[in-house]
Amino acid sequence: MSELFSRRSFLQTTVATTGITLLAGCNSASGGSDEDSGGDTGGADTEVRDFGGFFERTQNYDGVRDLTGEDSVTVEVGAEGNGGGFAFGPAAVKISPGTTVVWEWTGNGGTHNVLHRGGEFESELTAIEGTTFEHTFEETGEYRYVCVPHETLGMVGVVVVE
Ligand SMILES: [Cu+2]
Repeated sequence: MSELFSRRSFLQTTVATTGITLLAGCNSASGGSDEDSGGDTGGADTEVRDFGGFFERTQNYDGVRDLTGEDSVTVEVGAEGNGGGFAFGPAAVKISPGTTVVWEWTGNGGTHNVLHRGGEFESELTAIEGTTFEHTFEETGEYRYVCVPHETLGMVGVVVVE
């Protein structure tokens, strides 16, 4: 319990320190965002991408967290953000092919789920702290997903596989 709590506050802190300002002025409603993953800005582990406005309501989106090279990456479901426990934390992660993403429910913000818009993965709808749902990403690409009850609040996420 306390371990979970401290991890949660760590996430909140890191999200709070960056965040928000990055989104100002990138309201391109145009769908076709072409990616070039330009240069790694040495040492930076977060990369700003627009995703065609997908995150325009997501207050805790602070860029793509580079977590490549890990076997497993955890994303909190019900992280603090968007006016309560209505966020995925981090909202966007970059992983390597073969990595398993584990979504872990914090117990905050009520009932959540994880639904990939393309139909490749879908969790149950639950509020229970400690629930986990996982998906292993074998193919490179950009995977956008939402929490259906809170999508309009900005509870959406992206997994970039490169
Ligand atoms: Cu939700």
